[in-house]
Amino acid sequence: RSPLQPAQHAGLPAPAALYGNSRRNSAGLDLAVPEQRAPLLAAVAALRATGVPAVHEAAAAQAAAAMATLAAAQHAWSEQPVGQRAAVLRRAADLLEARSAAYCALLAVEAGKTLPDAVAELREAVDFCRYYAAQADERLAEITLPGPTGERNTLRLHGRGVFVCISPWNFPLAIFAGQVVAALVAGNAVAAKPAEQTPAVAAAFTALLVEAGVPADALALLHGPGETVGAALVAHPLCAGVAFTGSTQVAKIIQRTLAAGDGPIVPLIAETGGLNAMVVDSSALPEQVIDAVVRSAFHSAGQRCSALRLLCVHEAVSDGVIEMLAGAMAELRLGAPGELATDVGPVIDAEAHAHLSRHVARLEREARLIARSPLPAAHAATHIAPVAFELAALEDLREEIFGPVLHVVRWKGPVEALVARINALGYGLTLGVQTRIDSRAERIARLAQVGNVYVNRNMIGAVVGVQPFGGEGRSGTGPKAGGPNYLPRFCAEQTLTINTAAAG
Ligand code: TXE
Repeated sequence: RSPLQPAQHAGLPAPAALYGNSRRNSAGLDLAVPEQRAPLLAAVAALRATGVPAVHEAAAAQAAAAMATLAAAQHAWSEQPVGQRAAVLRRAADLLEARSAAYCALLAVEAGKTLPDAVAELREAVDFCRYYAAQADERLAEITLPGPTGERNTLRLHGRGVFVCISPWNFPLAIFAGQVVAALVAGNAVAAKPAEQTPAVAAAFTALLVEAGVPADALALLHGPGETVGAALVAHPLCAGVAFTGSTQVAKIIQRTLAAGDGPIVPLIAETGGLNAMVVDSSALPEQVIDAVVRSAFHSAGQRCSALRLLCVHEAVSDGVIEMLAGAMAELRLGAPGELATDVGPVIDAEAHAHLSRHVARLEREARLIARSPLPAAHAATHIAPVAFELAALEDLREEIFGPVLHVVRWKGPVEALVARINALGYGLTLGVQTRIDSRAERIARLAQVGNVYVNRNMIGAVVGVQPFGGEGRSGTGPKAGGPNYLPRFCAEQTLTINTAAAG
């Protein structure tokens, strides 16, 4: 199969079978409402029975061939008026909403998402399509600049060429969709390389984009290992830009590859991991802290780049907070993804399970166990029980741990010194603050070298157009996904200066 013909969406239930013939907004997919829940549960059961559709792995040579095809198609796509490209994204959003249940089922079965997480992710993907469509209308339009008499100056943004989009498994629909539709609406052709663990949802969405009106030769989906297929795309001389979300380590490999070639200077838009802390001061409300901690550290099995890893509790309230945390963790229900009662689902694969188990075993030797959620024997091989350990110093945690493991430290003294130590860890993604003193929250936010600060609430990722998301330092390059500065980074700029006084 040509890598330009992704058709692995076959096998998903048709929308009519799920919703009668009615169209429903994904925002209305409410799990508490039996009529809305039922088609979703049915779609999960059907997909479990058939299995997730298989995909074809691309060879590195196919990746190279795809880049040439894409480059040839890019100009015609880029020549379409921006409003037409934006209309394609709006159609894609409509199609995605109409097939909500099928996509949520894929997220549950292929990526192990709980149903609330699957519904939230679907909504995020829809929002990315609509937001970038609106942003394209607004931010990519031609601008007339002031100039002297006898001269007309115009600034135009246009696609750079072939953008390579490389995405992770933890938001296999929302992150994949966000990158790809942004690059497309900006006028680029796109070579997309989804994570190896979650190819089917990417395949379904790619086919949907073509159905919505993206020319099939302007969008190629290439499955396979990052080290071969991903690396071949990035190293290709026709690569005009890379949007990457994943680990800090791989972002650096890509940065080195881009710097090494003799070709053009190519931009990298990277969103990577975080070692995210929450600062709890002595004025914080323990009930509110616990709710935020449990959601931020353990939901999605801790497999969110925004998730809380390091809870820094002021000594004055630490005993109370730690005791309540242990109580709340005892209540968390581990279970199968796609089931309504599940709070915490499995981790993505056996490799992640082994890696996290080793980390937990080390902490059992070196740190103090605070609490561990009950792990039913049936899930022992697939799930990591949410667990919290107390560390002697926050510097005992140096690398991002991508799972439901919380590290707690007690602090005292000036909060400025604590924030400086958190900054010194070198990541810069999210920070939680729990305090009843507004001026302190403001001060901490100003001192913290992070992309997203959450005060007296849980630490979630992108809320499109509302809380644009992305970090600095080891956490990425910016601009923020779902924010107003995102699309222009996918474009090249040209000024056109015309001497209007010229004869003839
Ligand atoms: O990452 P990997 P994973 C981060 C999160 C965590 C990571 C988890 O913090 O660190 O993502 O995702 C491809 N050349 N975020 O394990 O291994 C690989 O095939 C080119 C941050 O998937 O880095 C996959 O498609 N490509 C976040 C992708 O890179 C290569 C939100 C990511 O893989 C490659 C979500 C290579 N040499 C997760 N090697 C945020 N900040 O927004 C691998 N890949």
